[in-house]
Amino acid sequence: MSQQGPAFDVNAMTLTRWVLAQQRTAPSATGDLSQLLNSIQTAVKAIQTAVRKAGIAKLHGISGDTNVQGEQVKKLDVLSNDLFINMLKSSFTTALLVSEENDRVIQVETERRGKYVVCFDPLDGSSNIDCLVSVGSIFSIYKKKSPGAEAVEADALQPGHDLIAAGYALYGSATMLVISLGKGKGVNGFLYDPSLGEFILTDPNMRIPEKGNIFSINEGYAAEWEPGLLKYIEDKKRPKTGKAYGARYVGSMVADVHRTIKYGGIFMYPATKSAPNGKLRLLYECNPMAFIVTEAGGLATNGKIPVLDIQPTSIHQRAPCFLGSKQDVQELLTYLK
Ligand code: P6P
Repeated sequence: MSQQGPAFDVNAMTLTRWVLAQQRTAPSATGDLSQLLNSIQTAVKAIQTAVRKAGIAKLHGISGDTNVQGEQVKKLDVLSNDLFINMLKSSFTTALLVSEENDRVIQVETERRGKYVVCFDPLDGSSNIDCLVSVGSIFSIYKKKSPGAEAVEADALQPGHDLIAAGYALYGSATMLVISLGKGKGVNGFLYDPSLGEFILTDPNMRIPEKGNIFSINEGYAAEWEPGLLKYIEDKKRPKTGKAYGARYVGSMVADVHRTIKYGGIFMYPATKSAPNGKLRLLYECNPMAFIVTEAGGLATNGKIPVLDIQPTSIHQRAPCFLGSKQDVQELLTYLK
């Protein structure tokens, strides 16, 4: 008999089981976070189906709208945004939503209101959709802090170190959901099994290597970088000693960050002369990814302070972002000083 695993795992650790097991470890848990995470799971399952049949279902192409970033909105963006909003509201656990696709905060109506605030990018990397490059969804979860029943915008402007949980879905060669509940509980990866319609725990306790050998940045903007960054990249390419680093850049943050967690190295979206705060948005790209990378043993900085320490002032603000293996980020910082 070959030593293979069971043909059919009758005791698979599904994401739903895992979420419930996590709830049991928190005596004061009401089950609201479980309900919230499972509603996000449902949104991601629907989005992954739409992404994989977009070409056939004519979901590619431009829907004609433009979002708050002034970017043309593609049909899948609209569908993904609607799925997140509907699943989150109908979980009865959220009070306020912030979406990359919506100019203003989304207040959840009284009869469906809960205690959480969710900031999300429903389909990140959308410029890659039509050429079939990996895209993703990113989310971050806070607890409402303002007094009174109704949430206010300030509830979404909490620094990343106040996050309750964060995660991303990568719609790549397979679909993976990666989630962290913070507090040193680590990072866990769940692969989608279409035959079951469930996410299965395949990557428990994900840890980012202390040091990698890959740098990830869009070198097309090199003429606009600060000198220290230029020197850092130059030294990665032509080191005085040791081997040069490899270069990998997908242009979808979820794909670039997931590779960085799995293989090590450093992902960078710096400030440039034309974009003094970089391009990535703090609330639903930088913060959730910084939270996850930090929980996986890495570092995330804006070049001056940890990303998670930035006090947000507006819901769509951008921040420079350098994240990845601890030793790589620490080395970069010596160049940026
Ligand atoms: P650039 C995708 O549009 C995105 O928001 C991130 O997913 C990605 O990291 C970045 O922009 C890519 O930007 O300027 O390199 O095309």
